[in-house]
Amino acid sequence: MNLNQQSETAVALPVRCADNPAVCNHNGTCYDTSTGYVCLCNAWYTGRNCETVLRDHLVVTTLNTWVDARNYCKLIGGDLVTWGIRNAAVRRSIINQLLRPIKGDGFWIGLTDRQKESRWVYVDGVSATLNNTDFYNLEPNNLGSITGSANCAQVFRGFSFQMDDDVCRALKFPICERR
Ligand SMILES: [Ca+2]
Ligand SMILES: [Ca+2]
Repeated sequence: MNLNQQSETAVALPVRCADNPAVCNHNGTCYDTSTGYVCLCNAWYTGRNCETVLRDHLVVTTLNTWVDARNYCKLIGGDLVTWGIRNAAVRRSIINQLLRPIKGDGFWIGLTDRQKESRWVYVDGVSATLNNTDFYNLEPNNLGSITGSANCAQVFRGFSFQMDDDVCRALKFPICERR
């Protein structure tokens, strides 16, 4: 018997997390099992090593204020949607694939005039224009569903999923975007 071959077979141990601490990409979490490591990927990635983008957008189906919605999106490695809602084609696909099939009337997006009334800015710093927003007729009007100034933007089912400004402490589903 070839002793070299035998010893090579004997050392074929499962690959463990500690063998390569960076084995799970994009902040995936590594777990050891008897057959080798397993990556638990975050919301945006998939694959053996969390190397493949799974999605760019998701809707959180719990009701949140705008600030809590943003914090939740950040917690899972994203932010409230910006580029996806600015782009008409991507916006259409978010509406048709993510919003229409589920319950929920209002969906928070990453657009606000909290810093200065009527100066709408996306949370990634891009200023709102007629081309990169889709406000419903006569919106934004600084009026919302509850008392107070409307300084946060939602996509509203009652407005055919066009944009509306509402009071930031109103409760809606966050639309998160991968960062
Ligand atoms: Ca306002
Ligand atoms: Ca409004």
